Amino acid sequence: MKVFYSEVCLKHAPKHEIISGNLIDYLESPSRLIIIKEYLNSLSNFDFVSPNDYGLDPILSVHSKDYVEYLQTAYEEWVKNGGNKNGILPEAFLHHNISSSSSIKRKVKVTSPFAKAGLYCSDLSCCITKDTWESVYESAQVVISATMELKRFVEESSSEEINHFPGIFALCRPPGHHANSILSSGYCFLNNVAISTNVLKKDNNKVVILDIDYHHGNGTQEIFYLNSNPLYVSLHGSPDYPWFTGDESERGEGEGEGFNINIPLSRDTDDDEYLKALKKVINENIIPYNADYLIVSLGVDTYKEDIIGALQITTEGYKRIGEMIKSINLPTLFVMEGGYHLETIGINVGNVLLGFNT
Ligand code: SP5
Ligand code: ZN
Repeated sequence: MKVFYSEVCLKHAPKHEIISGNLIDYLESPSRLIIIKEYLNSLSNFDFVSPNDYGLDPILSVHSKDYVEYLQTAYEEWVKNGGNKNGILPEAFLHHNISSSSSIKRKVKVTSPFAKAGLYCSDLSCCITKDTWESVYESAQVVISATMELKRFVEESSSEEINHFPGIFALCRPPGHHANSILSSGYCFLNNVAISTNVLKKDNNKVVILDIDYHHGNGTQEIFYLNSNPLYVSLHGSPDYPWFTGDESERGEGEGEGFNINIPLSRDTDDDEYLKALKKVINENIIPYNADYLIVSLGVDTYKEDIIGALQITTEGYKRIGEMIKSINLPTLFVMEGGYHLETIGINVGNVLLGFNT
C-alpha cells in the first residue's frame, strides 16, 4: 500500500492549546505522524512516497482567496504588530450575536492582524506559528498527490485490478475536517478531504466521504451542505467538540438534502455497537449512492483510552472497521485526521489499513 508522506508536515508545532480551561501541551503534535510512520515502516507492506506540488488551485476550489492569503501572511503581520512570537491566538471572535444590526455589520472593516485572528478562526486550538503555512500547504499537497495517484490507478486499471486495490493512505498533518472555506478550528486549517473531493469531482466522479474521526467533521459538512456530491457520512461522539453541529437532523439543504448523514454515538459505544452503526449506514446509504470513489477521514481518537475522545473502540476493533470499509468495495483514499493516544496511534491506524487489506 502506498503511503504519501512528507517531513514538511512536521514543522507546524505550536507549544500550547487550551482545553477545558487548562493550558496544556499541544496535542496535535508532530510526534503523532512520526509514530504512525515508524509503525507502518516496521510492517513492510507499506511504501512511502513523497508528494508533488500541485499549487494553490486545488486549495482555492474549497477555500476563499482572502482566507488563504491570510494563512500565508498572518504570522508576519502579527509579529510586526507586536503579537507574541510563539504564534497567533485570537483575542475576540466574530460571534453571530455581535453587531446583529445589519447596518452596523456592514461597517465592520477588518484590517488589524488582531481582528483577523478572530475573523478566520473559531477556537483556541489553531495557533499559527512561523511554520504553520508551510505544513498546512504540504498537508494539502500530500492529500492531492495521493488523490492523483488513486485517480491514475483507477483510470489505467481493469475492474478486476481495482477490486484488489489495497487503497492509498495520505499520512498528513495538520488535519482538515473541522476547517470550512473561511475558518480554521479544531487543529485544522485547510480541509484536505474536501480538496481531494473537488479534484475527483472535476472529472465528474461521484464521491463518498466517510468520516470516522471521533469528532463531527463540521467543516466538511458545511462545505458540501448544499451539494448532492459528495455524500458525507459522519460517525462521531456526541455531545462533544465541536459542540454546535453533528445532529441527525442536519441532512443537507436544497440539492444537498439527504446527502449529509450524521450518526451521533454516546460515549459508551463499543466495537460491536460501532460496527453495527457502520454496517447499517454502508448498506442503507453508502452502497445505494453508487459512488466512484471513497475518501475516509481517518481519526483514531475513537480509541477507548484516547486523551480527547470518549468512545470505547479497541485496537482489535480497528481491524474490523478496516474490513468493513473494504466491503464498500470502492477505490479508497484514507486521509489522516485525529488520534491523540501516542502509545497506540501507530497500531490503531495500522490495523484499519491492515483490516482493509485482509
Ligand atoms: C482533528 C481533531 O480531532 N480535532 C479535534 C479538536 C478537539 N479540540 C477540543 C477538544 C475538547 C475536548 N473537551 C472534552 C471535554 C470533556 N472532558
Ligand atoms: Zn477528532
